[in-house]
Amino acid sequence: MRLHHTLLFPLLATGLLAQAPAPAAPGQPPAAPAATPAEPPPPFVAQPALGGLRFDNPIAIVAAPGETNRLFVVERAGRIILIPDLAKPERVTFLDITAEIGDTQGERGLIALAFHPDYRRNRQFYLWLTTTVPGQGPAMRLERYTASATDPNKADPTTGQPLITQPDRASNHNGGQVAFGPDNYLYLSIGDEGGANDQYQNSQLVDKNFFAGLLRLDVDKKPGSLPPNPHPAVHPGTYTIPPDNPWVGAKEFNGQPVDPAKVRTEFYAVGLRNPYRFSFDPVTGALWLGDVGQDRIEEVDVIRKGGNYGWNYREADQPFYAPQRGGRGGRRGATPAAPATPPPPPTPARTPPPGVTFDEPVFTYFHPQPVAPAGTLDIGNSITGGIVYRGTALPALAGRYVFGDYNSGRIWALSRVEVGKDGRPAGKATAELLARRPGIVSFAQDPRTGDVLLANISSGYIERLAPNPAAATKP
Ligand SMILES: [Ca+2]
Ligand SMILES: [Ca+2]
Repeated sequence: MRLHHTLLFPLLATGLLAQAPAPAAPGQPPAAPAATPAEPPPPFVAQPALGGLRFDNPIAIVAAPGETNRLFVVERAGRIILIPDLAKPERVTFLDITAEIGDTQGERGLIALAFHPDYRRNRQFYLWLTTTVPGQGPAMRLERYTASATDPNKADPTTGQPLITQPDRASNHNGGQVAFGPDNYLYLSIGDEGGANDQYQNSQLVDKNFFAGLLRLDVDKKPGSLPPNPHPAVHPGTYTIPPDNPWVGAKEFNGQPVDPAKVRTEFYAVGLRNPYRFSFDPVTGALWLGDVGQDRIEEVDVIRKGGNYGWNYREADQPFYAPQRGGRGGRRGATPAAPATPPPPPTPARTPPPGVTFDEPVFTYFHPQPVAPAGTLDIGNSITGGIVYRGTALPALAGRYVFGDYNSGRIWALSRVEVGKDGRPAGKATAELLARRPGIVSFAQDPRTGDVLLANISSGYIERLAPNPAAATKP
């Protein structure tokens, strides 16, 4: 149970699932989570956003480009549910690939969905999922599907075309998000394969596999894009590489020589542990990402091209000490009392090669005491990356990153941070508590209003951040 966390989803960091509320009875709104008595009511609450509609482990919410009255909800077992008319929410099964997904242990399942920017014409969408390859075993997969030419409410499960299929030895740390950027390239975030401590030694490499970073692909194979270097995970001919990807032609990485013919030129940024959710600010195009920490620290990053975010030399902005299992890091979370006997000493942090520098997170928070140093925020242990709010109903949140912690249920807005043309944030952000709602695995924008929508895998509802009638100060 220490490394694989096979029983409950998502266990993105580990532990602390006890705080997730029990699912509500069908047709009933979810019960409000118990408030911490010492804290005043937060300014927002989460309310069901689609009437009484419930979902089976909803894990992502996506609108197709240009559409304002339909919404797609991804169910983890392998279904995409379409709500064809948001004014009268009803479930229509758009795609069912539960047979391809199969195993949903640990953090496995259908994880993310992105519509092609030209979906209206080409009907293409991309999925990030886990599957089992016959004769080989568990794998993670990027796959394109195509919707029906005659029925806008259907996609045919036989249209699947994998782009990347990569063996995956641990059920956790699969990432991942798929999303098209403002440049119309497909971005994909992938974790370090899993277990703990980057035990498979996948981080800080650009010439091995497709783990522990963010990829950028040209799925349209535009003129001038480059073929990927051969690799067993690549389905040849299904995509090309943007010519300005940062490691195209690279002869060294982190000060060490690499063979340009073996570099995974798909990488756009590296040094991520489990980059479960990211999104683009629809106004600035900046890429905001939540990277799940291990034992101590959660982080928000603004990702730039060629950035290195430190894992596993660092956890967030501090040296990473791999704990000896059975000690402090053995089974983290619910009972953070001091152990009766001192834990074995942690493994010393790896020393980065000389001259290697890392990109700093824009915001961090710690896991609960005693892990957190005194005076720091100790408010969760599994970040769910969110969205930059660009709705109009809540001017106080305009241009601010809204995200949360899956386990503690805290949902915050960061202070506004400028992002430079090079993609770097101009300094650190501070956080304001908006709401408490455990079980949130995705944030999305209501295509009608820009309201913040939440996929709550514990309650089964798609929820909306709404002003809290019990709050002392109104947002
Ligand atoms: Ca994995
Ligand atoms: Ca980092």
